[in-house]
Amino acid sequence: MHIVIGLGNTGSQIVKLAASSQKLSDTKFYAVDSVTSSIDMKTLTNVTPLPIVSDENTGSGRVRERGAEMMKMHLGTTEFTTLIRECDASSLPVIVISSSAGGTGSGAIVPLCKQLLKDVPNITLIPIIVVPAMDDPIAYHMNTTDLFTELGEVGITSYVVFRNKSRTSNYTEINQEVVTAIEILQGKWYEGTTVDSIDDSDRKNLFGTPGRLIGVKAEAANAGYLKRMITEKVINGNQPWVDPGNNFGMLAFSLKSAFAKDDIDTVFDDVRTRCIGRLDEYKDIVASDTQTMIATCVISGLPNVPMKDVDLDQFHVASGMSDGLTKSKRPSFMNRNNTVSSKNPVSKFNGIDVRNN
Ligand SMILES: Nc1nc2c(ncn2[C@@H]2O[C@H](COP(=O)(O)OP(=O)(O)OP(=O)(O)O)[C@@H](O)[C@H]2O)c(=O)[nH]1
Ligand SMILES: [Mg+2]
Repeated sequence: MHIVIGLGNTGSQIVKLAASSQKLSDTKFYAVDSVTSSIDMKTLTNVTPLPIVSDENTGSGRVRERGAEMMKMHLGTTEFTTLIRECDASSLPVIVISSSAGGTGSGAIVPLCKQLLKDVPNITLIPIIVVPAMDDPIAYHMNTTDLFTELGEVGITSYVVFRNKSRTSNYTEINQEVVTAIEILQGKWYEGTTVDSIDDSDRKNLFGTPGRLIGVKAEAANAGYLKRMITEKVINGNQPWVDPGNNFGMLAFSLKSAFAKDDIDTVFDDVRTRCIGRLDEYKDIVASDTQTMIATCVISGLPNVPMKDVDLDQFHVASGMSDGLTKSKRPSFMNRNNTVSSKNPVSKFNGIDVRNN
């Protein structure tokens, strides 16, 4: 049994979508959030919601420390002990998913990963992190930088990053691509034939290379078009492409088509060119008389995505209402000597008797 754990709203939404994937029917899903009402338990029998709540407030207010504390408070409970035991018994890899911009998921994922790495020594733990669009608010990016730093500190070496698109709250496409990446990482698109196939040990090597992983899939009617599509997904997709430079890394290609053996070199030609000098390459070639050709590609050992450089010195904190103001000076003839005061309780103002009666 495979284990996939979604944290926070993003993680829970993706887990909810993944639970409906045929390919992931042998996966047990967990949804860890401060609010789990969005998970409809009646329809999703393979999702276990694990609410993490510390007080009457729901959510974290985008405060990662709060998310982390909520997680730590729950780690010793029966539910989490069971989850950790299941990860121990599971086949590789264990996938954890969260956004980096909020507080609950991006805070909670760190103590969870730390515990899993401690309690399950041979675990292959792969976080999938959804980072904010470059023009999202600064707080999102500060949370992102802090999350990556902390995940590195607890010992995460292999990970996947998706970047949300600018100015849209429609996450359908990106969430679906995350689900596809989970299927690929779990080896569900490899069929294992006598020609050339990718097995558990190959995947273990792939995930053992430190660095970022990219996992994409494309389908098309002919090899030329499939090549264009898979290349586009790699270098211009929702998992940002960064030139691997001299990083060690590996490639895993799969192709299912009538003439897969002949087509595979054509389809991955451009991707290979961009990954010159990779340490190793695995192929899963399936000759099958299908209408559409299906290609998947995993690249390991990539550098992380660029972080947004946040320079807080250029901002200042607004203070009181008088911030930056000096009192105005009036010419002497405007002196307000006609006001009603306790010393002069009876007065005329602009000819009107303002005596109190
Ligand atoms: N790809 C994707 N991004 C999402 C989704 N929901 C929210 N986001 C983005 O995720 C970020 C906010 O993270 P959430 O996952 O909502 O935060 P959280 O972990 O629940 O933490 P809180 O701040 O405590 O609510 C923002 O950048 C949103 O644009 C989703 O379903 N899919
Ligand atoms: Mg939330």
